[in-house]
Amino acid sequence: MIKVKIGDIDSSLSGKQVLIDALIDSRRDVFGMSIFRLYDGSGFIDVKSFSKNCRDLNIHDAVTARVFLKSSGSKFMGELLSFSPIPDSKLDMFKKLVKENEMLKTAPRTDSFTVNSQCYNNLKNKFLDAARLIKKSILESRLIILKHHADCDGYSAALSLESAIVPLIAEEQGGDSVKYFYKRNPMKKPFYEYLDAIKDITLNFDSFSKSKPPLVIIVDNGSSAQDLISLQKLRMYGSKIIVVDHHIPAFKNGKFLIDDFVDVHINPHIVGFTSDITAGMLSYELANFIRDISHLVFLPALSGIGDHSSCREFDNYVNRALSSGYSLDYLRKLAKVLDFEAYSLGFYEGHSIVKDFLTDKSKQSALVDLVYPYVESLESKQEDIVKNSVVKEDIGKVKLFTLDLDSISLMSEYPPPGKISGLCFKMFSKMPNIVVAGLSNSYLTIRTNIDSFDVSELIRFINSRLDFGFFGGGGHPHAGTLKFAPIVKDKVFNLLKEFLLRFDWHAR
Ligand SMILES: [Mn+2]
Repeated sequence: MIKVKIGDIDSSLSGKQVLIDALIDSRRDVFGMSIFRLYDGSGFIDVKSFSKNCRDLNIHDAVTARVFLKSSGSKFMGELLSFSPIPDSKLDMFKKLVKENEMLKTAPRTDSFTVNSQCYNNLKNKFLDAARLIKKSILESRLIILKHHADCDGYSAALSLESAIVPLIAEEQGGDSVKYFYKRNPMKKPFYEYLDAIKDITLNFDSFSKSKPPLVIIVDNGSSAQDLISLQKLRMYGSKIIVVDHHIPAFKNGKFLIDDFVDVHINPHIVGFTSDITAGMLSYELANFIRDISHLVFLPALSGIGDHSSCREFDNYVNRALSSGYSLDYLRKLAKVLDFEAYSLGFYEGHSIVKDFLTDKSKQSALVDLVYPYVESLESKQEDIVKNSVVKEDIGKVKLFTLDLDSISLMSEYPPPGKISGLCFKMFSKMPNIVVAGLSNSYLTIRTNIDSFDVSELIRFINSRLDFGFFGGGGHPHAGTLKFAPIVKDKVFNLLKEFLLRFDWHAR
């Protein structure tokens, strides 16, 4: 009888008996039989057994199994006929072999990036670790939960990763299994909410793959102090975590705050680069380490348009998208439409229509034709309100444009408050040294074109002068959101002005 590696099993072995050295990865007892999942690092196979002898087998046992193989569709099942434990003297060797198989099987398909980038090169080991962890999780039939910010960048990032992950799950575990082993959820808030963490853990333990904690991949969110408690909660339940973000990461006591609680943290700020490298670009490169997704090069270009990126990497993606048949005008429209779709979908995953957007070019352009003029008209009506309500004042060298967000928008309708501040910023951004402050009862959005401005410095400044008020926030150096209890609204606004006055823009 021949001994085989699980990864080498093919149709020529169907109807034959083989020996397999394997670990018991999981066990289910149903309908009077036991189903064991055998794992040897090269793959896994489910084998059923009616035999009483097999009842003593437990998860993590190392055995030589005699298996009768049957193919069912593209996947193999087997019947466990008998087994013998791998003797202690050979156990270390066997475990080393499993590790070697696994290293081979989970190796990234490439270690070079699709564009030249010092930032990517500096982060290379993190990209490799993340790609390996994703492949390993698929191999181990771990549930993968992909969380992403619900905006143009977040969607672009998630769609790149989804296009690499889903086909691999289908290959490893059969097409139907994707619904058991993969979930994608948009996040409306600019951080990973605690309630989300609870839902994700519950989803896992109530799901098919409940024997293992999930791999949670958080894109375009995850690096800030506001994410910490949720990450800690996931960690408490043994989750694996990858964060791919480009917001300013929280830093404390000489290290990045979330690093003790995640497996991989990819963020351009870690290696001295800026938010111009978007989550969509980082995720596209990570996905490309797993699978060739070069036909989706319009996604990182879109993400850069959505997040107003300006860097060599962005130009490179745009040029590639142009040479693959997209026009810049169309990409700009597409970015706006994706943002609107993201806003309208909210927490809803919308798997099929999102897939259309990605793969069906005729549906994609029909959507642009339908939605773009609508979004344009909403935005132009909003701009009229902004023009008639914005308050301009000079604070030292800075031109401050203040919007009273609560009185100039409709509740829960497009454009949302962050967008309104963006529209206002675009209207006046030709002037030098402007700051747009969108003021609401419990938050303040900031947009600026002052190079040396850093939203996180503003947050630290206000924080050091407020004694109470639930103050916090985050974002990018030139665009961010501060939140607070309404009772300190006026204080926060006055402190903003004080910050603008004290700051010596040109000395830096
Ligand atoms: Mn982003």
